[in-house]
Amino acid sequence: MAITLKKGNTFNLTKKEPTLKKIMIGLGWEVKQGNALDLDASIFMINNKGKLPQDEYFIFYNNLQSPDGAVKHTGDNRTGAGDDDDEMVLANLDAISSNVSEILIIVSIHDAEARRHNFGMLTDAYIRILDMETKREILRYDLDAEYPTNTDIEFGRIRKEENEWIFVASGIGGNKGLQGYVDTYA
Ligand SMILES: [Ca+2]
Ligand SMILES: [Ca+2]
Repeated sequence: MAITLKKGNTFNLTKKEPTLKKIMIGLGWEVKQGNALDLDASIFMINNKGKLPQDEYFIFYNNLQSPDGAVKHTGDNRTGAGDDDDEMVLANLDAISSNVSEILIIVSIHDAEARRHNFGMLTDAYIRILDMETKREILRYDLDAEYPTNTDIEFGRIRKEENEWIFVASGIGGNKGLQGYVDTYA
């Protein structure tokens, strides 16, 4: 059974899952009745200075693959309809550039400001990590209903520490939009 993490928890992927190489990061959400929200999963692969090694290490709906080929976004989902993962990112941990020391997983609401949308309109938002080879769910982090006024969130990060990959359930809500993260990490 998958481990369920709470905000702030960490999980050592390398130690606890030594055979793990290819992972799927799945994000799912449901929208409360009467609303229509488009959530976007984005990835920032940053170096030890906290910056993108080059712009293309920002992976989102308009740039689906990292230059090292290690991280691939499978494409935009605009409604969140259905119980399964709504947006997915595939990552090959062994192929990640040695320039990258941290992978940030950001979820933002498309056009939130203009449409006056926020996370309070969502239910059942989660992130999970699967082993692509065995299709086994390794961990899951359910977003609590504690971000009613936020429009974007750093959901989790996968950090490299002395050649081990550690997942952190960060859960840091924000209101800066995707551009705000680009401004921070580019
Ligand atoms: Ca989307
Ligand atoms: Ca859904």
